[in-house]
Amino acid sequence: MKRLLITGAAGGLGSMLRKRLAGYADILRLSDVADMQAAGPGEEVVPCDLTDLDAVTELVAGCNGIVHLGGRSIEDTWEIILNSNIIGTYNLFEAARRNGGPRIIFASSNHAIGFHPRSEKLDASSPQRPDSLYGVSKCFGENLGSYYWDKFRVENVAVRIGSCLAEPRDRRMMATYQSEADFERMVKAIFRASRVEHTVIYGVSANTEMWWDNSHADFLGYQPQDTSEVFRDKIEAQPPVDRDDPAVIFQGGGFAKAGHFED
Ligand code: NAI
Ligand code: 15L
Repeated sequence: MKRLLITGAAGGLGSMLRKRLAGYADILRLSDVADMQAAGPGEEVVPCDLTDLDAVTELVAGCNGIVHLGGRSIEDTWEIILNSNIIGTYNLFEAARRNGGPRIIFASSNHAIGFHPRSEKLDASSPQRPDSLYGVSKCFGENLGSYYWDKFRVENVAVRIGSCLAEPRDRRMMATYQSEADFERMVKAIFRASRVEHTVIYGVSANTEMWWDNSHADFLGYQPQDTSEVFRDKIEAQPPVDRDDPAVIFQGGGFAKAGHFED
């Protein structure tokens, strides 16, 4: 990989990936609207607002791969979701098309399917069931990926990330947890794969409690090595949950339970 672009590079996953992917590409191009640390060796820091198509087109020029993490990462007002996630993700895919179609990893989210009950096991063919405007924006990004592959042959993988954090914070995350090391493995597998077309995959570790089946995406070669089970005792020490609570019934947890942001 000659030049790899990471959007959302100032954020949680972006700064984690910046460290983990040091030396992976000849150049890591790091972009965000928020402040980022100055460029180190093998890095370029290119501030950019994803809502500006011309700027994003320039940002993507010369890149051979993109990890698109930039955007609002939780529920928010329609205006913020519309600008950062819907317009921003459109601009990113369109900029890629204009620049010869580098492969894109799109950070989708489990909240694209968050209104499925936890009792259901899902795979990539399960219908989208967003639990928030945020989740709706991730469905849009996934569908954009399908369209840009079918019409323009821009290869992309939409990763329905579960909870990629240093460790799970609650019982729900025992199922949704993806370790940072597994996230790195997944990103590398996606760029190593000979062909990805448009693929949807769940970003999750090899947890014992599992709601998502990734077997359709085995060809990508993502083999998670970590599991949430190592945190079991710590999580079981938390107070018991109410099984009738919508935040416990649905896969999206609190996102499914929360009210509408505009009310
Ligand atoms: P984060 O909120 O820490 O980082 C997102 C970054 O995007 C921020 O630094 C922000 O400044 C930037 N951004 C927002 N609007 C922008 C705009 N208009 N132009 C340029 N940059 C903009 O989020 P985090 O946790 O690092 O997540 C990264 C991506 O992964 C997000 O798209 C999120 O929705 C997705 N994701 C993350 C999960 C996780 O467990 N961390 C789970 C599921 C999805
Ligand atoms: C997400 O999509 C969010 O970006 C992240 O902050 C976590 O809340 C995660 O989902 C989750 O569902 O745990």
